[in-house]
Amino acid sequence: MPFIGENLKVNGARLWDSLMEMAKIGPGVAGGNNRQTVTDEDSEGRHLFKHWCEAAGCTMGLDTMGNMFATRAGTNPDALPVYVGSHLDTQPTGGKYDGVLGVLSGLEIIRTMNDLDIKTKHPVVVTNWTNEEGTRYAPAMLSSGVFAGLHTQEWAYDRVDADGKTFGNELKRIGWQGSEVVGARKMHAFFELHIEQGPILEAEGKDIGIVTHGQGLSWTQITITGSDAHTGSTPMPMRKNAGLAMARILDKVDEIALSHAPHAVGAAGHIDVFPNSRNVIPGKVIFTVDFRSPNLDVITDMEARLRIDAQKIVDTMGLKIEFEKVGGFDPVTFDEGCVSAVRKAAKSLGYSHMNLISGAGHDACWINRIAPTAMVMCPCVGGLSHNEAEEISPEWATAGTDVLMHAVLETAQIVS
Ligand code: HGY
Ligand code: MN
Ligand code: MN
Repeated sequence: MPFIGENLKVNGARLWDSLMEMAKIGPGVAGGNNRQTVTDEDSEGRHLFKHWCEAAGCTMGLDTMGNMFATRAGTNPDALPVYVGSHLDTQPTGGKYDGVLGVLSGLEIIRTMNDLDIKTKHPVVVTNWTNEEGTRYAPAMLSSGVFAGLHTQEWAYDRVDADGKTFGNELKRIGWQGSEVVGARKMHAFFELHIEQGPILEAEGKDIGIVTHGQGLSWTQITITGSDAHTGSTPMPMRKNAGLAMARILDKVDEIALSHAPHAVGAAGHIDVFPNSRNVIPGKVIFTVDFRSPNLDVITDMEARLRIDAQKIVDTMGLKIEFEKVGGFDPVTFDEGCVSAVRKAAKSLGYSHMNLISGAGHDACWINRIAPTAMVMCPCVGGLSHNEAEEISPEWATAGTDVLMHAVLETAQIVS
């Protein structure tokens, strides 16, 4: 197999242009993006991605969860493809690179292979996974989860957003429900490039994260019921203040996570207060507690303590509480062979690198259950993500894509 030399690099300027073009679709209000899953903006981004892939000579596939697959043929049509990709959907106040870099870096690999007329034994397939963020429809990584057999398609289709619209109907409405059976595709390997979404690489001055593991995640949705009452005329002892109970529980969430410092984390990003009126004591709150740790026992401990402590708090206040597990996955150990391909690529390209545990969840965490999988990470400025001010440098994007390409080509086996 021809040697993949350190001078084999992608066209970083072209990659950056594509990132900036995609960023124009579903703009946020502060320079980032609001291209939430199965919205019209998501559809527009998909059309642009499909246009670019077809212009690069790929054949397009689409499955019943809207997962997109752009295939560049290999010399051996019977060889299982090497997949590379991530997600184009964003948070409501998302950045321009979370997920998008992982999809467009895959496209840049195809474009570079075309430029250099590189042929590989295995086909290479660039993938856009539907609803990785899990913000409009919980849980996160919904469609890669169905693809990997963790959720049924029916269950996924029935997910409901804040306006009562189901995932399945919205996917159909935007015209991106394919006919391919989700999960029917088999993979030789899967690689995903993603921004770190944390501060480590930048702080350590490293260009590349060799992601050996991903921490596990637990989402518990809590509903507390008290009673609406006047904030002015209701004596304090008479109040059944669901908002106060939530505040006390969220303080406990912080305490529980800190008790497992330095690796465990905990917070609530989703909070709905009812009736959310300035002069009404909230009679109901619904919020989701997000716990994470690289250690499954720690996650289990945090979940258990949350339920015990929260129950005690509402019992003393005479309120009602319901718990629902709405998302989660165990800590992930990525495939040694794929991780070694990433490390070898970073070394041969001369990029500074270090091992890393992913703090965020990614589609690769689910795909790792059904195919050899690894991730490449690049730094992001100040470790900031899930914020419209998310920023990376063109150099970081290019370095990450160079490493991704070498790992993909090594695995897909260059023929000429
Ligand atoms: O929640 C996560 O870690 C991912 O950003 N969906
Ligand atoms: Mn992401
Ligand atoms: Mn994200």
